[in-house]
Amino acid sequence: MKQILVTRSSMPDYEEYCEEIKKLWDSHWLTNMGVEHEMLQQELERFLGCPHVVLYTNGHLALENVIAAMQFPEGAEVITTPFTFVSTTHAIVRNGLTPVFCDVNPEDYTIDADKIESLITDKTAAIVPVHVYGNMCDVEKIAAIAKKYNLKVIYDAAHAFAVKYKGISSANFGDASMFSFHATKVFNTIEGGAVCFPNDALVGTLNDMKNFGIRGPESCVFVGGNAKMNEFQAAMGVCNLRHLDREIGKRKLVMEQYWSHLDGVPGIRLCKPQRDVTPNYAYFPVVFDGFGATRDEIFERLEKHGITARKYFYPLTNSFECYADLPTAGKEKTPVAAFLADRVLTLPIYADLALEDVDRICEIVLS
Ligand code: T4K
Repeated sequence: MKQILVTRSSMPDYEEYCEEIKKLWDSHWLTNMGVEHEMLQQELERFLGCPHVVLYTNGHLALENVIAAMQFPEGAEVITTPFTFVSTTHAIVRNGLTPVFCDVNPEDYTIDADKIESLITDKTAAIVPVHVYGNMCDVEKIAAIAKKYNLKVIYDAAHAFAVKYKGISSANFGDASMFSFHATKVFNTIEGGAVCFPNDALVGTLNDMKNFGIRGPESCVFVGGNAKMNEFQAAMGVCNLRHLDREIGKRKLVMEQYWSHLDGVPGIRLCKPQRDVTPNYAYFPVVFDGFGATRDEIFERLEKHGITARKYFYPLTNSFECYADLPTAGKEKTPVAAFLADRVLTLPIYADLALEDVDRICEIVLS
């Protein structure tokens, strides 16, 4: 039986990658900000139209570091959503901050910007919204709230690489944005991530944080950790970036094929294209509500046919056992997110998914 997983990493041709990494055999320079690292950073700054990109070995440490770089007081509150991968909430809590969970909106599953103000207290320091599935948050409303209350905004843009709002890259909103370049993402560096931001002063801070605070052979200015992207990761990024447009174009065809089968089916809700947004087709979430079968039944049925869909993002992060002691935990506080988490299934999507396979997946779902 042919196995289909929820996604499959985009990779350049084997020869192309070998050619890119050949120079590493010549130089024996494998990590610590080598030529591939510098090249990828510059190419991303150009591609994203963003003043600064700092590369990381993964998206999680990028998020954790940029939150730390803001130097919020211990115990400060950060407004975020629970409809995300645990990394978002972990990055807040591991910085000694308290996540305050805001509900999501039922249209695009991003933070419900109309509910943010009611959660602001004198301890609130920041908002960490998530461009979940590559859907853009209401960046304009969030910017207005942040300005009114003097809050920092750090976007978890893990899913939103190459997405644009009104022609502007998702990298250019808020005080900073974090991208994940994990193998499962639209653009990957095997593992990897980046922080993008406009503030010149943050460049040194983040570079210190990801490299032990070392500034030279005899200088250590800061108690930093190690979160550097290595040369093999960066080389994968340099290669993958060359083919990104083609890969996104292929994902678009997969998405359109799904829509041709599932749009308008009673009990099935698809995420509508957002106005003014250029998408990246990162995920294909389907909400089963009043359909002939439950989300879990569909999940099982697909599994029986060798198709692995995923329940991203169930459970909500505010109902994980590791957060049981948080005063803000509890999925009943975010009912829209709880409703979605119980009903959503992300169906397989990747550039090389054959359209006949999409037909087959839909046939199984609809039967
Ligand atoms: N914020 C958000 C909103 C995020 O979604 C993430 C990560 C982060 C922050 C943190 O960024 P990173 O530190 O990860 O850069 C996956 C990914 O590991 C994770 O990166 C991602 N979000 C999350 C949503 O999904 P799993 O546990 O579902 O991955 P896994 O191993 O089950 O893989 C899923 C499918 O991908 C496989 O069935 C097949 C395919 N795959 C996987 C791997 C590892 C490949 O084709 N190639 C591969 O190498 O977490």
